[in-house]
Amino acid sequence: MLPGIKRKWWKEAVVYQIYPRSFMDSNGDGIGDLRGIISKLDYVHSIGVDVIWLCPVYKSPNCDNGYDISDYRNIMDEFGDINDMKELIAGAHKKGIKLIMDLVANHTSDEHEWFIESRKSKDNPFRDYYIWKPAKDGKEPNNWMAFFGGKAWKYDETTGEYYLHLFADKQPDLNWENEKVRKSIYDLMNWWFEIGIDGFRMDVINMISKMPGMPNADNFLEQLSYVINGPRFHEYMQEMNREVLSRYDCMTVGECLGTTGDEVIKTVGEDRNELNMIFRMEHVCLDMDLMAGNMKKIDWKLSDFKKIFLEKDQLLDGIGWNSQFLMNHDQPRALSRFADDKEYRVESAKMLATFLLTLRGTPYIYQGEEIGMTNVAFDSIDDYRDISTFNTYNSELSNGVTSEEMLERIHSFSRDNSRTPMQWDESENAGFTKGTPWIKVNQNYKEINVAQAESDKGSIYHYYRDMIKLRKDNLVLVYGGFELLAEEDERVFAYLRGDGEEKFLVVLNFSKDETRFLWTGGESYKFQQLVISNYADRSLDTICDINLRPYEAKVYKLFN
Ligand code: TEU
Ligand code: CA
Repeated sequence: MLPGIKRKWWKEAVVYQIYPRSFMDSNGDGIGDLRGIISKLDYVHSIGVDVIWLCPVYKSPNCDNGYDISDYRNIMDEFGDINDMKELIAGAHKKGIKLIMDLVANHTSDEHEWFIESRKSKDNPFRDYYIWKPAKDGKEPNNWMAFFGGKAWKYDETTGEYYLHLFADKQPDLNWENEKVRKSIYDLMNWWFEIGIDGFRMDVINMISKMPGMPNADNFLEQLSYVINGPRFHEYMQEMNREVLSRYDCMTVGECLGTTGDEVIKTVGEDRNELNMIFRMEHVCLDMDLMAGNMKKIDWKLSDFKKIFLEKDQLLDGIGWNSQFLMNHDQPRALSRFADDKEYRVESAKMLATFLLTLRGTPYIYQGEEIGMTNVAFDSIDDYRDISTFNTYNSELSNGVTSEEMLERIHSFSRDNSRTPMQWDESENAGFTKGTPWIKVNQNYKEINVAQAESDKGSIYHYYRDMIKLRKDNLVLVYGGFELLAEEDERVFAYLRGDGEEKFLVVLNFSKDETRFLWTGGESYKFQQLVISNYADRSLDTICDINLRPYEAKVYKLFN
């Protein structure tokens, strides 16, 4: 079976992403922590996942919830200490679960000792760890904007120069052209591997090499082209691979906003010795233009959504490996975004699970996705916590947008939609904390919570377990080819998985209408077996004419 395929554990794995701040609070301070995660390892194990991706837990002043690191070799005070971390790794390993950390190496916190030194004087040994430039005509060195709004340069009085920050001004960009910076990062990566981790998710890793000369940009898209995949990016990745990654049987996934075509192949091609896989963002930019930075909703079409997944799969066919995700800690809840979080919440969450877990590529489940958690809608901007939500709110208000309109956009797209506390049970604060949570709990926790999901055999959670098992039992769902059917259908997403003899047909209704999927190709199969579906009672259909109820999902095994 599967000739020519290089089997790897990270290709066959299902990943579970944990946002520690919002997962489980063990000591009542309202902030999730490592001991909280340790206490929930049995639960994580019960889902059937193989890998935990832990969002940043390093020491941080938390201007961006840990994506601003002040010490890479220590744990954030609120989360615990290095012994808790070791215990978490050991606890996970004991259950056969691997653990990958988030490597944030495009920038540090301005409170990192490298930056504290760097800003002291122009001849400080750490000066060149960051990107400093003198003013140009009395202004910023160029017109670049930060991803979180405002200018990408901040003036520093001590030396009278500007430093570059592509994100918040408390997140200065490291200067990867400096060999010492690279060595320092490789050292700390090796240090963590020696502690026992199994890999890294690499934050905005395609931004570490910038366009020399840093030219002005007419718009944000043009600017993006100057900050991603710069001329030395692949050199750095291959160096990192030589110095660190090749020494371990590890897993890597790079966050690569804007990386397309050849650049994808160069980054993950199996002969390239760079990364195992990357996160591409096209499908989460379809209904909201990330680059416009205004959180405005755009109408999206299922046919465009399908084309994105098709292109992504075909591009790497036989060349490299994909990741698959529908949401993460930066995105709204996939269920609220691509399906229905009201009348058909259970059906549509199961439909999305069927989708995620039958694609070629390593699937990533984000905490709460497996119980059908939904977006949140706070009435007041004061209940939000995310820096990019605040910055967008303020900049749009200054563009004349009303606060009502902005709150509506925030309800759809704020990153806090996915950062409300994990809903464990129906007790106060959803069992997340005995104190006051750092961000309010979603009011629907009495219906939507883990305790309920565990006790109900028909729950979304049990369906995830079944889907993961189906994927594990059928390697062809991992490695087999992907063939899109009915590309232009605006309701049904249907595809074949597999090669030669062994094939599965996946049929998903992405709409709340009843519909039919007509497939003449079915005639060449003798019989089929429905292996899973998200409705309890099974409608009778033939493989050439499949009836679908709202958000219905059906997976068939085909026999010829
Ligand atoms: O995200 C990078 C990134 O592109 C996001 O800023 C994205 O544009 C935004 O979240 C969409 O709303 C990574 C991390 O995943 C994110 O949490 C960090 O804030 C960011 O890098 C800076 O480290
Ligand atoms: Ca805590």
